[in-house]
Amino acid sequence: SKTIYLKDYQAPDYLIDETHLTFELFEDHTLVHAQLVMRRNPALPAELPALVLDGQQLELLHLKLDDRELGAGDYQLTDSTLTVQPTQASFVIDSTVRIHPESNTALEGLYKSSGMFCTQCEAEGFRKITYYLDRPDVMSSFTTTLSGDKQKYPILLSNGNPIASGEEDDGRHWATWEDPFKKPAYLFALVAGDLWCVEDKFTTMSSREVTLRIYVEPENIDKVQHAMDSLKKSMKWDEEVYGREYDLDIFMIVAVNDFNMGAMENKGLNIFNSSAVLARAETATDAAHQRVEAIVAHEYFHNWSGNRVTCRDWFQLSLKEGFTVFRDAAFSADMNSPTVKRIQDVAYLRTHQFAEDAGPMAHPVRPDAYMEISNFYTLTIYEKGAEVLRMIHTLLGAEAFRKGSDLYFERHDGQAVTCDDFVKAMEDASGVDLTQFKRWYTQAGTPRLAVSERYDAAAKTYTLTFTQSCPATPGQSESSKLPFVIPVELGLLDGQGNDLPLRLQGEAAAVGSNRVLSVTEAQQSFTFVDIAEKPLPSLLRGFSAPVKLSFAYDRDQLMFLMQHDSDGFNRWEAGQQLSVQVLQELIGQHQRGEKLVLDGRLVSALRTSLQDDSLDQAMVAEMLSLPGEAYLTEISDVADVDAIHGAREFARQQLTDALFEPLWQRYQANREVSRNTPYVAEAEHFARRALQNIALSYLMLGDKPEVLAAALDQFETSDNMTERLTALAVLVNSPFEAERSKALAAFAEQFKDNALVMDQWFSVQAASTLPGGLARVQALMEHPAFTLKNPNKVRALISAFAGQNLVNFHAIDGSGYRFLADQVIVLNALNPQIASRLLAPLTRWRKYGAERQALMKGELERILASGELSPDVYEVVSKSLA
Ligand code: DPP
Ligand code: ZN
Repeated sequence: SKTIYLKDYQAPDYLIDETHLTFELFEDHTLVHAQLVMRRNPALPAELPALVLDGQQLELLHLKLDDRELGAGDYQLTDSTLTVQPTQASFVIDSTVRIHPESNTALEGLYKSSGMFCTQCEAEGFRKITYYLDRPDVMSSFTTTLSGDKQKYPILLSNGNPIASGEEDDGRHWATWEDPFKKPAYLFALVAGDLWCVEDKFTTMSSREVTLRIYVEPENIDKVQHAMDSLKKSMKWDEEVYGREYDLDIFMIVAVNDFNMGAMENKGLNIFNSSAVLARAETATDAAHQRVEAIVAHEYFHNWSGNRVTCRDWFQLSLKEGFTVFRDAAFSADMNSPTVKRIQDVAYLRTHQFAEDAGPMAHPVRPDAYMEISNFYTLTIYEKGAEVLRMIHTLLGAEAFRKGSDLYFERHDGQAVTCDDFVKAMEDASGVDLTQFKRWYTQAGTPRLAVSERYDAAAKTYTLTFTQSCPATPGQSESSKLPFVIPVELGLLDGQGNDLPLRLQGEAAAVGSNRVLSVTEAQQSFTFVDIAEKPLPSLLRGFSAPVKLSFAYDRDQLMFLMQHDSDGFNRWEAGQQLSVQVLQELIGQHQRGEKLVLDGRLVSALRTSLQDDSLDQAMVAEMLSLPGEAYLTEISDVADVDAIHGAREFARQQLTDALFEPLWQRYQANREVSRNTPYVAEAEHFARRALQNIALSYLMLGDKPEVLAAALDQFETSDNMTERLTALAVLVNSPFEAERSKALAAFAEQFKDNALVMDQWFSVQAASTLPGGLARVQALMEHPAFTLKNPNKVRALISAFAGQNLVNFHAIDGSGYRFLADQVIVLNALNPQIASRLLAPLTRWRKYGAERQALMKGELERILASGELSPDVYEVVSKSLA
């Protein structure tokens, strides 16, 4: 495979002003006719180089340059290009190709899912549809005509507005769509199928009426309302918070069952994984409802941050993804609880993105090389990219940030631009120099920020010294990395837990009691004056920068912060740090073969949270959630899987024994409310159910008959999937074998026709850490509802096993690794994107002890030697072994 470098970027030789497509859809093939109205890029010298169009897996039937039919001697074909020599600066290319969506299992380009035709073109799928300049800086207007059997495909959709339709005499019909906005080919979409839709209206800020439609398979028409509500909220929010108005007369979402990602922001025609659209109480959990709301918003927001202003090249992917994740996170925070949203995002980032940043695939937010761009739809591009935007927001303040985003959209509307262009707009609008800040885009790895304190009682000064560094990542040594700009939001607490006024040396007066310091040097001190007693610092409030902060808190100080910090995020964070300290102590005891002894301070800290009726229940639930095994792995130098699992389970058991009464009270009180309240997908209700459910998962460890009875009752009588699924999960993880089997069978019987619910049934079992996990997963792969061809199924069963069931996956006999490698080898031929993602756990082999390292590496080597690898899998495997 070939590496592509940012430094080799060149503007396109030719532009495509108009693209006219005609699709004739048949059961055993599809014909694609493309008319491209092209010209020499006027920014380049006048002589005409050869035109090299991208195209893969296309059967060329017909080719014309202007009025001239081209024969075999007039063009050159390779397996990925078609080369023609233009003779004039402006010309028209006409081509007809035959493709096979009916046998496309890679789910890239045009393919069939549950009998319908659909597309996925980002990043480079359009070249599997027709010969084209498949790069985001070539933006064209599109008209698309599609024809197909009227019975099978009554609905025919593409981007933009419908302008004509008609019937043919052979039972076929056709429709033509026109998209007035120029777009790159990756935003093209087409759908043909037997679909129903829910329709609604939205009136924009300038009083235009937009038709909203969500298309689904007929049996799912009752699961669309939540997505429609989320869409309307998103449209309103983007007008209010960013001044962005929708621009076409119609906005459509189509749900498809087989989809590699969550969803895709095609202009005016978003295509979604059905798991990111369908939600109703009986079949989708609270988390699924929140995910639908967030993804609908994310894809809608792309209409401006991605579509109207797009990326010049794929190295700039975070330009649209980081910004859009930042936007959707702010939206979700506004719709729900901001603190809880932040806690969940940070926990996810630190567990998964930090692990990526520390592994062989680590790359900067703006990478400078790739082999296969599909491998770069990563946590770093998305989540770390969003953190970079959040830091710009913090440094500039909300008002200047909005000015910057307005300027960016205005200056670059209709253009394909770079991350530098974005930052420049932010600088121009705010007057803030972001030159040094831009290192966040180019330096990979998670910075470490060590903080030490010095209190001078006589001078009443308090000094914090920050020391930053960043570990080596592939291609970037530690010593080559220059200091980042790290915004540190902080406060200083007095002995009563109040925030002290903050006055830095040299300042005339205190400036508030919560402020942001910019750490820009490798080592830098800040001295606060008028500090009458030694304070306790609350550092990195709200997780103001994606760094690994260290400060030598003792456990009593952490308990104090848990109770008194004015920043809700840092109250949770103090609890997490306390839990980490306590768990690491247990892990050490486990490794030394000692008796495990839980520090009672963790018990009393959690008891205090549990008994505090004034706390948001969602916060209590988050406080009770111990750091996960994956996070404990990430922060270990050498991860001892069994010790981590043993220590954490011991702590959960001890907490259950010590806190049984308050947990039981909370559980019963909340369950009683749930029982008497119809399901509502809103924050306060999410909070109640979250606390009820985490309480139940602890209580079940107590082996008490009344708890088993409560779990069975919750499983059998609750009206919503949130309570149902937790009850099922606790039974599945319990020693009560008869109840477990009965519940699993009842659930499968009830939901056998609902693929998304069956995914949850697979996941609950895949994640069960009881012994014998691999054998259970292997048996489930034979279940009639399972297929490797559906990415949701692969994620629900195989990824859930490898990512969430760490003790079973990392079994010391290597059976989990062998199993995963086997699946990767099969999927490599079926669906390379999914195969490459499935691999991720094996790439982390350096985290483990020698025995596991050898086994994991052995499986990577076996994959490498298994035959012809897709570029997707090859890139990840070869970089992991390098
Ligand atoms: N559809 C993916 C997303 O929205 C890629 N653009 O993030
Ligand atoms: Zn996106």
